[in-house]
Amino acid sequence: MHDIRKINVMENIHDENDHIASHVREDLTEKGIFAINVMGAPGIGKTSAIKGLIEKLRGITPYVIEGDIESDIDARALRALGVKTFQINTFGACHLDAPLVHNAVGNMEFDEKGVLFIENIGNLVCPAEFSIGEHALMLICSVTEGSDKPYKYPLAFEKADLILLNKVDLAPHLDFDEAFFMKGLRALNKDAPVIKLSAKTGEGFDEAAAWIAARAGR
Ligand SMILES: Nc1nc2c(ncn2[C@@H]2O[C@H](COP(=O)(O)OP(=O)(O)OP(=O)(O)O)[C@@H](O)[C@H]2O)c(=O)[nH]1
Ligand SMILES: [Mg+2]
Repeated sequence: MHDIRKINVMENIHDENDHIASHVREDLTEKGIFAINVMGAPGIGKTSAIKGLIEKLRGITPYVIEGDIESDIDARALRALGVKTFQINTFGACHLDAPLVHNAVGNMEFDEKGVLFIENIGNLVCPAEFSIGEHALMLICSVTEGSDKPYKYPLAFEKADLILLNKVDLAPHLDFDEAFFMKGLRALNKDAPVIKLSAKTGEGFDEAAAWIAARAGR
């Protein structure tokens, strides 16, 4: 008789990931780096938000890890602004995980204390399942994606520490139901601040930067 055992592979993968994520977080904390996992659907405005926040967080040294399936378009744009940026290409994988970020952090030089933005792969599903050693999870949503997203993609909303509702400059042209959005969101997450943002007009960036500076202890 063969000894048949049932192994929960996903549980094992998550345990291993969380273990490495704890090491990444400890390492970054020791270096004086406050890490933000930037999550949101493709094209929602992750890179635009990171650029705008770096601009507002003057006096705090910024670092970026760019996660993309392919290409270094966003990384090149950030480097052109003088921001130390490390590119991760997953070549198919739909999320960053702790080992990938551990490797990236090991290859970066953190000369000064500061804030590290980690732009996750554009996706509202898988990234929410994997801690990557962040101190805070910043979820970016947009009025363009519809007001039902908290109901359909609950985990990202549940885990977020800060939620940015982007592209509000486009709201007059859309039928975004803010009350419905907030009802679904608050059923999942009572505490995270929700800040209306526009990378076009600059609305909301002062408030979001102040939240980051306070959480980073600056
Ligand atoms: N009108 C408007 N457009 C925006 C805003 N934020 C971003 N965009 C535009 O949306 C597009 C995508 O923005 P990105 O910042 O590249 O989005 P992203 O989430 O980083 O995209 P990926 O990395 O490809 O997933 C760009 O054309 C931006 O100019 C906004 O607040 N208002
Ligand atoms: Mg981007």
